[in-house]
Amino acid sequence: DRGESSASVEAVKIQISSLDGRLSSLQSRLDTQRKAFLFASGTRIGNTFYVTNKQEGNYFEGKTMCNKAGGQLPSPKNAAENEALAVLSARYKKQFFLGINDLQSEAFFLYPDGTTIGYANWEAREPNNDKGVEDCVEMYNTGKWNDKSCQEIRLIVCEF
Ligand code: GMH
Ligand code: CA
Repeated sequence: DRGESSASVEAVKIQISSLDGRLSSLQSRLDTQRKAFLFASGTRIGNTFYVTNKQEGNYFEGKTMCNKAGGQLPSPKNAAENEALAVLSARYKKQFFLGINDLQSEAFFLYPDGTTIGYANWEAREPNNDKGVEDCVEMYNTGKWNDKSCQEIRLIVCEF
């Protein structure tokens, strides 16, 4: 009856206003977390965050470490993302591995999910597969890319 349905409309209104409050406090908590993250020397572009725990390792160790933390090796997909990531190479003055590699098929660079790269920022005369062993990609301090052996030890930077 009408009495019952208007009572349930009231109940839904109360639920919505409670959800509204929880959403606002979640949003403000998220803004605080974001500031804390950036204070800890990360960089951000949109909702993509790049950060290092300052540990070093080869490509496989970096991939495992990033994945265990719930992230992945960085795969900048456009110039803006590449520039945001390059902030870290300039800041730490160390090269680091991207997720991009041609481990599966020489000269066909893929993202870790197996799709073909749609953006690249190679240094001049790269990728050169020097000595036939360069299947991973490092970022130089300039933001330019170089193919490099996946076994080299590099700063570990992850994308979240
Ligand atoms: C060779 C040369 C260098 C180049 C390196 C680099 C290794 O040694 O072509 O000019 O910088 O390879 O590509 O990854
Ligand atoms: Ca190279």
